[in-house]
Amino acid sequence: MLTLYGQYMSRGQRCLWTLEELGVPYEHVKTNQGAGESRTPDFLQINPNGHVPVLKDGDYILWESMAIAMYVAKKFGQGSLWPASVEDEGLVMQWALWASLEVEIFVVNYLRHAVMYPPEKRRPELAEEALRVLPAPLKVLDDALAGKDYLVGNRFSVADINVSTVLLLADIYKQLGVDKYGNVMAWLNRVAARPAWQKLPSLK
Ligand SMILES: N[C@@H](CCC(=O)N[C@@H](CS)C(=O)NCC(=O)O)C(=O)O
Repeated sequence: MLTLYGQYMSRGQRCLWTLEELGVPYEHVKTNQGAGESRTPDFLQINPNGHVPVLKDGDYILWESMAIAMYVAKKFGQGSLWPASVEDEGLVMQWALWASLEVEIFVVNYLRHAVMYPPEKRRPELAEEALRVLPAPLKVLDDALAGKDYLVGNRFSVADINVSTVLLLADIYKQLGVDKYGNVMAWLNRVAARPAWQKLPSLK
């Protein structure tokens, strides 16, 4: 039995999405990171970073949300969420690292410093940096999606889950000017129409 720690309103949503797409049975422990539940001594035993999400598969423990999504896709989604060729597997990893390193860090900074944090805790320069930096990777994504419905192998895969959740998290794309990128918007609408994504808010 798999156990996924982390609530919908966290990076755990990409793991929940992957599990729901594949219909894999799992227990959902709705660890509330905002209430400090990822920092308890017990939780630090499973993720010493103090973050959600975490996946337990028997005695095996995995953290890092994109790694979890890829693990679940590779283990349970061969030929569907996980691609068939080594080349496409390379592209799945490329997009995960790219989303994490070139986009997510800036999106999260914007979310924190322009939206979530109380004014006294905000560092406006980080929100401004995000708005300055993000158009370049968004253009890369828009170009990559030209004439294509999905990122890898022309079918919906865990690459689409990992990359789209960076923008779908807290509906943040609406404030980041993503509507200027027509291919990205069409793709976000396409993937967000999937029943498994639509179901996620009800999981909490
Ligand atoms: N790179 C990590 C980041 C994990 C992360 O920062 N999670 C946040 C929630 S989205 C968290 O647990 N924050 C609470 C804390 O660090 O105390 C991943 O993708 O899993």
